[in-house]
Amino acid sequence: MGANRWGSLNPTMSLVLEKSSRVRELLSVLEGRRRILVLSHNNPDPDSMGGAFGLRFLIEKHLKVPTTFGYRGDVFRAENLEMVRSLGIGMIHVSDLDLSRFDGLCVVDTQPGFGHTVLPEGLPVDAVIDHHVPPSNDPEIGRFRDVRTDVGATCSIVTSYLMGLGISIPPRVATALLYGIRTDTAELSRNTSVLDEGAYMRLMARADRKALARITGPSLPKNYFRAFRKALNATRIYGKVVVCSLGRTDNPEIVAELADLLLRLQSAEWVVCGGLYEGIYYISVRTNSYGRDAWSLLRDVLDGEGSFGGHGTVGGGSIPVADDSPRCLRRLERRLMKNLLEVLGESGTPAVSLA
Ligand SMILES: [Mn+2]
Repeated sequence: MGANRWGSLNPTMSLVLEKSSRVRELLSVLEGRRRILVLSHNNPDPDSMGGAFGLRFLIEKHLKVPTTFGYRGDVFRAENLEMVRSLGIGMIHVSDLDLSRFDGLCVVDTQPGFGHTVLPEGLPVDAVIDHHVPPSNDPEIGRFRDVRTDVGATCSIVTSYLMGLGISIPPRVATALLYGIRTDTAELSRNTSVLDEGAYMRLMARADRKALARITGPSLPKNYFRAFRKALNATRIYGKVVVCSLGRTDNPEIVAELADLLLRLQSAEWVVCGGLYEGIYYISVRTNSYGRDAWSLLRDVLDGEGSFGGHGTVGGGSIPVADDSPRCLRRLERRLMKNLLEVLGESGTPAVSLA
């Protein structure tokens, strides 16, 4: 990225301010609510957590409405756990909430209907803020929708709201938003728009850099390295395609983490990693090939099974598995592998291990 792009703040600022009408629209939709739930997707990632944390701050600060950040699933990755701990992101598992107390709902970094998001029953969706695929036209889905598929991180959209309202962003919130942008855009290297760049620079000036260093380099338990060794042993290379079928895993995040790492393997153009955790088979796709995107590859590999999403070079999918016996799991992995190698033209290529 050239210095001229970093230096050109003015076009960014005007872009941000142009969009400040969006946050006014959001606030008018939430006006009059007495208690709001901000919901991330299941097993929230930094972009989902940063976006929800930032939005909760915005609503409480601007509308003075008590707001709760709710999530489902779990936070696994050591970096993400450190993010929650270091920044004091008070998020509450939905099963611990009395949902009848809420009269407002905002969905962040995901959309109603996405496989990895379960909406509370009986609570209409007020707002959807996301950057994945264009929303369906169903008028029931969110009175306010701000879905920008050209933006690299939901955190950038939330930052633009705060900037649009001229709210000073406290270091804890700035750090969370910044970390969300950093992870979703791989340090502004992928799926990045001018909005992401502007938000990144604004947040960098406000962030708690000591906390950021703790988050990016957390200490890791022994079983992390054990899981990694097992995964590397299971990795196979088929020409330009690198595959790791983990079978059963006790840490679904390792699927995504490994995919990031394996893309750095010389000659790798596509990486697909998968693993079963608590009845769901998780798949992560990474690519550095710009011929097609991760999302369309997942569509063809899953071939109607499960659900998937993605953004440019990064994608993820999940398949609920009713029978998680070793035999069924092996069958599922074989089926996915066959589709994958066919779609990417590596069907006849012999497998090579890392050893
Ligand atoms: Mn995101």
